[in-house]
Amino acid sequence: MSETPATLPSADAGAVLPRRIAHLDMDAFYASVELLRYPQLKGLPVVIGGGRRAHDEALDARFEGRLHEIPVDAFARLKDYTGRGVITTATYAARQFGVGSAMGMMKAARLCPQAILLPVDFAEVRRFSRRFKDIIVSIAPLMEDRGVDEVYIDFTEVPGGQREGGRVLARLIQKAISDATGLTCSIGVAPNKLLAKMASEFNKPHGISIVQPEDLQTVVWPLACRKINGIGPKADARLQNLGIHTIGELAAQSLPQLVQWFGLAYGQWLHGASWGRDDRPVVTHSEPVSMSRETTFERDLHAVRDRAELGAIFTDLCERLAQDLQRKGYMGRTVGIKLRYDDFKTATRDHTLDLPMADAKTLRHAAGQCLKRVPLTRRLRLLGVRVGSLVRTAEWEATAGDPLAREQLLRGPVQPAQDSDPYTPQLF
Ligand code: TTP
Ligand code: MG
Ligand code: MG
Repeated sequence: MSETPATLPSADAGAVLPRRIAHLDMDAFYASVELLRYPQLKGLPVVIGGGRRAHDEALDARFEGRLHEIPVDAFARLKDYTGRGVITTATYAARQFGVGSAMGMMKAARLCPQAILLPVDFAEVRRFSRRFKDIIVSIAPLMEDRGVDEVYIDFTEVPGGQREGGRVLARLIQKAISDATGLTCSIGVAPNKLLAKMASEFNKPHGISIVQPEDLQTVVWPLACRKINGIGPKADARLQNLGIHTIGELAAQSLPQLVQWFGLAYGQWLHGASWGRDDRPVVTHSEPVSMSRETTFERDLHAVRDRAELGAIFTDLCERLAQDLQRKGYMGRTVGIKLRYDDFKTATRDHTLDLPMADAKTLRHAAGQCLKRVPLTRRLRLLGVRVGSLVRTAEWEATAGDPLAREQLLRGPVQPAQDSDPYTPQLF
């Protein structure tokens, strides 16, 4: 009788596997969820925007239980829309006409008047968001939730995760999601999150792209700097002014030069990013990205006529938010405000400080600076304050007196500016 060893030696025993990180993003997510409900619209240009309208309600009520039987001609068309709303997303058939996220509906209607217009069903979107993530976790447990339609997944140690650079596992996950939900997604697999995030866009929709370290020069460097998640419109504008358009041109700059232009933290980060470097781990329970407080007023307030009342509410919001931060043990460097006007349009502004803070006074001052940058002629119905780019206070304090460790802690993209202004015409 031969003895069976208690543990079977593995070919990989002791070997360090190369990191394989996937970024998965659902294709035209909100629109695809609607196509499941109305399969007769498959392949047609469909845009999602605005809330539910009387027309949609009436149609669904008339065909209750048989939504797939609603004739295509009965749906609302973009050309019949009048209003200032923006498009949330569009099917790939609609994108062929140049229509896409954040475009004003009136402009989109000129590009593709025949597109079918549907409202967002947030409850349904959230349900499908949970379902596709549950499927991923059942196959590859190390998943980081990055929002309603995207996640990072660490393939490194998952059985089969290294085969064909991750393509085999990516295909399996794509198929499992599609079998269970009817939805398609695109996946990029790369040595780290930064490159995986870029790669997931290379073959959209329903694509898989594999990026290896040696692909940096040929695949990544020709791309526009803006393709790096963390280079927002402001940083990109500065880079353009410096004559730096592609990631390769960014990589050609010396580190001291970038630090001189962009400061230590962002300069170092830009340099590393352009060389495809990123060692952030995939974290299963993600840290909060931001904290906020907002309030809707009893009656609409005017910045000049109700100045004292508005000022007091603003200070109170900042104090409460500072307390939230302190209680939960966070500090943050990005301070943002949100205003909703009496016509329900919303504007946001934000500002990133050099150092993280959690005190009401600094917060109130920074938020006040943001307030100076928004139009204040209309009356306001809501005011909100937000702090982002959070770090744990304990970690921040532990690095006191060690400037390099502090830079390391603050490294990574400052959350891209989220400024939005409903009264700036070019946004539409
Ligand atoms: P995205 O993944 O950016 O876009 P998408 O899934 O519609 O299309 P793609 O195939 O290019 O990934 O966003 C996911 C969902 O988030 C999108 O379906 C609608 C919503 N969304 C907004 O509400 N506002 C926005 O500005 C964007 C970009 C998306
Ligand atoms: Mg998507
Ligand atoms: Mg997405």
